[in-house]
Amino acid sequence: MSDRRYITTPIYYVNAHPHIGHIYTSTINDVYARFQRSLGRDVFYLTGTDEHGQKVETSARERGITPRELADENSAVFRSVLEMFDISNDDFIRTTDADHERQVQGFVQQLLDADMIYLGEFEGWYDEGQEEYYTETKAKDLEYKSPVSGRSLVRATEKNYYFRLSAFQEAIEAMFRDQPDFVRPEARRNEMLGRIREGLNDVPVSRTNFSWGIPVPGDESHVIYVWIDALFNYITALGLGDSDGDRRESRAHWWPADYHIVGKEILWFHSVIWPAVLMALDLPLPRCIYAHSFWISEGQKMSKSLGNFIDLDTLQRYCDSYGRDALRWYLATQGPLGATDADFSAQHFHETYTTDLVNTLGNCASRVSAMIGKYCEGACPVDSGACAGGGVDWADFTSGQVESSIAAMDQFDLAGSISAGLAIIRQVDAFINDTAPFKLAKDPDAHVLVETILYRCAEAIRIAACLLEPVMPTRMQELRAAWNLGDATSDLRSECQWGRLEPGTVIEKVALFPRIEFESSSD
Ligand code: ME8
Repeated sequence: MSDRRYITTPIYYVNAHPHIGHIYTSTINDVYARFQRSLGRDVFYLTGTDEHGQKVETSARERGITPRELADENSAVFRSVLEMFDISNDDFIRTTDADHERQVQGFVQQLLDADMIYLGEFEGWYDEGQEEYYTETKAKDLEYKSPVSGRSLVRATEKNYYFRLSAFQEAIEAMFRDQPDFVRPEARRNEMLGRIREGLNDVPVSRTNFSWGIPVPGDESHVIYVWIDALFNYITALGLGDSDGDRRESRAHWWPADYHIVGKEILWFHSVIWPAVLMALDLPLPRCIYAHSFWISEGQKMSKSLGNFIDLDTLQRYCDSYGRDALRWYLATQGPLGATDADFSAQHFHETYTTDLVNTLGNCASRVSAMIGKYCEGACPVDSGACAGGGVDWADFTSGQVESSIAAMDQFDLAGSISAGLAIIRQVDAFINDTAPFKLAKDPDAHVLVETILYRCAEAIRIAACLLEPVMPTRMQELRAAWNLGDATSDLRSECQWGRLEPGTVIEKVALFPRIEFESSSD
């Protein structure tokens, strides 16, 4: 892998309000992006809003405002939410940006010129709510009902522009074969492969029944299908549709993306249609489409009518009670990154917070800083090399954890990467129990030994904190400040080298994660 990373979230529809799903995808990308930056890698993290399409036009009409006004309003909500959850995206693209619209038209023109897009007629099963056509097989599987709204699919005929997806049958199959990690996790890849083997049909890429979209170049009676418009965001944000210009010059080198992180419901568009479009344009393909599963809530699919919908207000209440970093921790360690859905429950949230953050990380840091206060006058002691027992080669152990944390994060295994940091803390706890510095402290002759033990504890915690800073930036910076560790250096490996903690550094007592009583009403 090179030293640059380009990572994206889906661009979110402005016809709905942000909820846990959006916050989740944005947060896991953020943890990855911060971690990669901490290694000194050149990261570009893109997110944004998807603003065209029939649903936006209809909702705007219902509210008596223009689609543009609706898009401006809701895009601003999505943008403000990023600050609320400490998301460090490098850009925020809107599909109504003139730069995006111009480039999309350019790409579509290129596809028309190459006869990869043609004007044709189509009849099929159409989901009006989702603005999506289904094949006969899929429609039958769905019992001719929308999987989202439950409303009947309708038989629709349209004169449309089509993308020649069928021409890419072999190329897509070959790409899945040659790049086994193109779609992750594996179970999702197999689903896609199964569907690909049923045969790829050409897909309509324009609409005529509404006008809120980017016109097809040369035929203003059609607008470009919102999905095609939206997928292009990943390259228009880098200026790939321009032959020159500042944006292209400064950003084009990030393509191809390392990870398009998406929810499982939009994987087909990303893993089949998008690569075929890129092949038709002769552009390199992304390295991996990672499709996470869904959050359900209190054991059931989230729904407003069940009262278990996790919207922004609910998330804000969790932040108010437990702190924003605790929410980030829960999302990153307990989220549905694999092929199964994850359950967000108030009880599970509370238990995770108490076990990992209060009893483990918080308790360990406060215990060690309190002992340094009591036995070493609050200054980092010296490791005299005394044989402190406990049987741990700390330099070796911590560098092993650092490497496994980095390797897991490279694979987008957030829970694995974080658990390597937490393993260091658990080792410190075990070491304190084995060596009992609080008992040794009663014996004046053992002072050098106590100092050695406490140096090792503090140094190990410092290293763990470096690994955990991407997931909990605020709390770990609080620890940095209290222990006078200075700012992060963007060279994680050297920062995590054993022995960098300077004896004499003032170590203040910290209380990072207060114990909280469980209130079931916090859901
Ligand atoms: O699909 N659990 O936008 P969207 C986890 N505009 N993640 C969830 C979730 C849940 N219950 N619900 C939603 C669109 N998500 C298109 C994308 S990209 C070129 C165009 C997350 O606003 C997940 O990442 O409906 C999902 O893919 C995304 O929100 C859908 O956002």
